[in-house]
Formats: sequence, C-alpha cells, structure tokens
Amino acid sequence: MHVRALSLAAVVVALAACGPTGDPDLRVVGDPRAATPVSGSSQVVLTIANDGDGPDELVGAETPAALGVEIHLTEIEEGRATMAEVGSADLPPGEQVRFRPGGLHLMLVLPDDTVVEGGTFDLTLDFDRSESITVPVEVVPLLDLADDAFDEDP
Ligand SMILES: [Cu+2]
Repeated sequence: MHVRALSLAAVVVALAACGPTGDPDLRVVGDPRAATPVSGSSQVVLTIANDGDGPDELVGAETPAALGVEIHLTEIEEGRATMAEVGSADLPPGEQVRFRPGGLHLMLVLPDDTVVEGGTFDLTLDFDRSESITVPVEVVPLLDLADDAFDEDP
C-alpha cells in the first residue's frame, strides 16, 4: 500500500517534469469585435486557433484603449448568469477557442472614449509560450454581438 502510493507520486513528478511537447502555432481567426461599452465595461469577441501540435494558454491581454483587460468565464448557476475572472484560458493544439458573450470572453475594464461605435483599437494578446499577437478590434453595437452569444459554432 505504502509502496504503491510512493510509486504513483514518482510517476506524477516524472509527468510534471516532462512539460508540454510540440509547439503551438496561434492565429486570430476573422475580425475581432468589441461591444459599445455598458456601465464601464465592454466585451470583446474573437477566436484564437492553435494550428500547432503543442498546447498554449492565453494568460492576459492589454490595450491602450482601456484601464485593463480581464479574461472572464460566464456560468449559468440556478438559472442566473454570473461571470468570474479566470487567470488564463487553455488553447489546445488543433482547436479553435471562441471568446464571446455567454462563455469565455475578454472584458475591457473602463474603456476610454475611443471605444465608441465605429471606432477601432489595438488589442495585444499575451500567451504562455507563443509571442504576443496584436490585432485591431472594431467597436460595434452591443446587439450585434448578441448573435455570438451561446452560439457553439466555430
Ligand atoms: Cu465579463
């Protein structure tokens, strides 16, 4: 019993030391969009594809157009949608991850007055393993992003 527990610990340590194999190859799919701000925040809709054979993680984002950018996850609990900040978002190899209202999303905190309908701002995405990517984000009416909410298609 004791020996078995010890050998299991050894396996876990060996796996942890191994680290990720393969290399991620990230790109932003389509045109990222942000909603016109509502009460001091604005949601960003975008899709990140990992065409590589190794995992990566989105660990943060920033823009000159807002005080900060947070990674949020909306969850339905007892029929109510609540959102919580998460530290990072997994980007598994061979998959596309959508950031959209109603699920994993990016949130601008206190966007400035350049974040208005028809405007554009730069958003820089920071990753655990890959180089950062900066993309232009178009600001659209909040209702235009509603189409993306709870939609599971990539
Ligand atoms: Cu949010």
